[in-house]
Amino acid sequence: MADTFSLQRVLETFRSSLSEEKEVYIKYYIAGWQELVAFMNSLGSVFSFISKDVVSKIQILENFLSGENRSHYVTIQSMVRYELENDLVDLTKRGSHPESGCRTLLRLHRALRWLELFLERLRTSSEDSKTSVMCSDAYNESLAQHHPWLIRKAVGVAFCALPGRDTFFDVMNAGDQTQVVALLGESLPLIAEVYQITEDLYVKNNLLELP
Ligand code: 1Q0
Repeated sequence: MADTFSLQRVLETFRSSLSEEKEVYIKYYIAGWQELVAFMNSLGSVFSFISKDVVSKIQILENFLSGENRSHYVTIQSMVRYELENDLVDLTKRGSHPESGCRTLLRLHRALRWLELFLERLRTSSEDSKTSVMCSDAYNESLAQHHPWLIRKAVGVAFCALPGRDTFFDVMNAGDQTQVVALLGESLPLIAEVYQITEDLYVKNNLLELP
């Protein structure tokens, strides 16, 4: 991972995460998140409780990727199949498998929806749009539904510390605002596709409410 964030690289990792058969490679999926965490860390310590949580979830998945059962953790599809067939998922309440790959990835999957909604707002925003409003609207439409009151409050505080729209466009390192908007237009269908494939898989296996 290079030290400066670039939207282009995030786009490339999510692009690499899709196989020809439209399966999602976990390795690249988490690489995309690592890029986003690096970006979030550059925003300051108000965001560290968020990035710590993402980092710990990435770590859980990386342990599966390098562990003895790694051959089952190549794609999200193979992970779901393997963990379900071997009863490795707590389905209704937390029990002997509190950190399954399926429940861990579900948290990132919900966050990916937030990202999609936020970036879409950013793409279509005007100069006087506020990032804090775009962020919290996207949050309320997605992740907030899965978070208790206390976390929603803390997240609300963090949003107030977000840099303005111009800074966001700058840190994406993708040229001037017109170029960033174009790149966002290119990235979003891809992020949406990865999201939708995962969503369909989780719906089909009844995994959307994993504790
Ligand atoms: C840039 C602004 C970042 C705003 C992030 C918005 C989402 C906030 C969510 C924060 C919740 C964190 C506290 C922990 C929550 C956990 O309880 C929860 C559930 O896990 P568990 O194990 O308790 O059941 N965890 C989650 O829901 C995962 C949350 C992940 C949030 C990931 C947000 C990632 C943001 C990345 C940077 C975005 C960069 C945007 C622009 C980049 C330009 C391309």
